[in-house]
Amino acid sequence: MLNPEIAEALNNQVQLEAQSSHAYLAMAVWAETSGYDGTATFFYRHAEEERVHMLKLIRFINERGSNAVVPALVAPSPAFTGLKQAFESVLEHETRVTQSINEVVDLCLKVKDYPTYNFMQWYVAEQLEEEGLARRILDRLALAGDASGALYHFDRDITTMEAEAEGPTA
Ligand code: OFO
Repeated sequence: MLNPEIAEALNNQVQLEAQSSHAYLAMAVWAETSGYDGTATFFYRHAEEERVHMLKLIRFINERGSNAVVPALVAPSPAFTGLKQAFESVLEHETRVTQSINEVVDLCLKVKDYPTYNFMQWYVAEQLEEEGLARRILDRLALAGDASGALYHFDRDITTMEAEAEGPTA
């Protein structure tokens, strides 16, 4: 059975991953209804990925003899002023998730729970990738500015950017 502090921290992380999935889903709806089809595909895919992150935690908590808690969710923001604001909110959110993951890792070391420490390394690597991708996207958007032609190309290329970030083995 998990140390109760670790179980609580992992369940908090379950909530955060579920909330991330929800937030990406709202962004996907906004993008799709704003004519950004490529960006909508990107956000729908991320909503699925975050759900997988949540499930991975749930299964781990249960396998270690504790009980995962299926969390209540807060309704995410349904609208954005544009792509820049949407991706700024992605980066802000992912930074918060990274911070929370680092806190879980710290706690694992504190209570000497090395199996959970090992398990969490996957999330540490994943967050590095997600924050990096959000920053690269924001750089690309800064170059595009408000020019509609540039934003059209951005929307067309965003899924390719994601594949490049994941590399050939992903
Ligand atoms: Fe779960 O990686 Fe983003 O939040």
